[in-house]
Amino acid sequence: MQLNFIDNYPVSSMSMRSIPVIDPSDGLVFDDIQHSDAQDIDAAVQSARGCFEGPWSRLSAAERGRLLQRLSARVAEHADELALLEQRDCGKPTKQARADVAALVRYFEFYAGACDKLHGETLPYQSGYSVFTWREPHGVTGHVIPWNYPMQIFGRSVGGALAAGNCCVVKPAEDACLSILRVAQLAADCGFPPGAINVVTGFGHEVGQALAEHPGVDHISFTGSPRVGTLIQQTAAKRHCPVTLELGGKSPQIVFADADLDAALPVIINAIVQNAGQTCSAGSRVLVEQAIYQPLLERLGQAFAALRVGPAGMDLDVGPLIRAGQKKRVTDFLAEARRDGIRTVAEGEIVAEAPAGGYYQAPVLLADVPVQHRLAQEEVFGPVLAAMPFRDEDHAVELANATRFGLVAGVWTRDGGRQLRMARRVRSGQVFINNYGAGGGVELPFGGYKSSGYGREKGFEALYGFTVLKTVAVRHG
Ligand code: TAP
Repeated sequence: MQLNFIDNYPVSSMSMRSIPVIDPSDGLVFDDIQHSDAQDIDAAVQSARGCFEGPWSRLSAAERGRLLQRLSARVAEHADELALLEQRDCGKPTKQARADVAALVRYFEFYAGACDKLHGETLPYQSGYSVFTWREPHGVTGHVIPWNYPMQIFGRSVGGALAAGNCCVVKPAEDACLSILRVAQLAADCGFPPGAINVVTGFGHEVGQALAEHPGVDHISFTGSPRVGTLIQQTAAKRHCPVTLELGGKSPQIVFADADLDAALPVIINAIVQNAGQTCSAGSRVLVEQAIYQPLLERLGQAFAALRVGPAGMDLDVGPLIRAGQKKRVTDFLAEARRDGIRTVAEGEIVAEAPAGGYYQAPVLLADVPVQHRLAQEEVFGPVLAAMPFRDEDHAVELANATRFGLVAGVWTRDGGRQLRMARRVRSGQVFINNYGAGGGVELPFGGYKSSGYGREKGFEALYGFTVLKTVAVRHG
């Protein structure tokens, strides 16, 4: 049985209820988490407030950095344990679970080094004045974390908030709590004061909602679906609480005829099958210049047909989806594609060893997907790649920008002028030229245009969102 983590102690929910934890590889229950409610959120917020106004604010920026550095090292020491937890809880193949731990180590390391580099400015003003700015922490920050990359998103969000001087209350997705609870315990073990990091588990519509509503929460960071992002925004707006939203994408990989296809192919495939396609920055559309459309589809089709799907422990190309509901979402999208006559070019294979109760979905390559079709517009969050041809640069830009999202884009071309023109014209928060950074890049500011959200996480830029700027004007004559 897993407990909440409040004030540096594992504690039961006041409701005394629990939620079963299911292994996506076989669909069987193997643990329980707390089914918390608003009372538990209130206890966690009070703990965070006490820490913020007490021991946390007395630490210098360098001391906060040392604590984060210690936590980074402690996570690295527990890498095998955390990777196994994540593998069982989320169905991640071993290499993906290990990559997630490595990213968490890097987030804490990066933000450890950033703590004492965050500063204000002095500003020229009228004579007889000295004016300067301070970057102050919000206070208590709330973090609603999704299930697809619990450790990575915890690292980028909580790492940045702590570095900026905030204390945190975290609500992981109920499908993916175990690694986050363990990391909170590791933080306490290496000296974080009680209340710096609190974790409360439960359902989003109960504890997530309670966190967004709580008057003691000064900033909310949310990663997840546009639907829930809107709810959080509306709730937070009632008390003018700032939010950072990362709401996914329908990111294009744009392949011109002059591209190095040998380099592009494995990257394009990885960007959609990594984590079974359950990645906000998944490259879920491939836009291909007409002249190479058919030959590229053939090569992609051969590669898709060779992909193998199975239990996380087998460490194949693709693991199971997170839960039965997510599998249904993906199969419903595919049924719609079939109904509307969209061509399936190739499908991967689910291995015979995959237990019948697991949530497996073979990767699927679809061709000639009309730009207005839901398969070209909405996040499937599964290993489904939608291909479509384009005529020229203008048409490529038109298709790339033709969804409500704008998170990440990949451009494959050897033409230097075109590389820069495309980077300017595509409306997305990140553009990768001749590479694609799905899920990676601790140092690189990350966030969306349009319905992909606003505010930036990752990199130094995130620290501006986790602080408030105060201007101080001193009149001294
Ligand atoms: P969401 O419902 O958006 O879940 C994301 C997080 O929000 C979870 O921690 C969830 O908690 C919480 N939540 C749910 N309702 C809430 C509420 N009313 N107030 C506050 N927090 C709330 O996503 P989902 O239903 O798991 O997945 C649906 C689709 O969303 C996916 O298929 C995918 O397209 C998209 N999605 C995108 C991302 C990224 S990285 N952009 C991540 C996950 C999902 P519980 O899970 O405990 O309810």
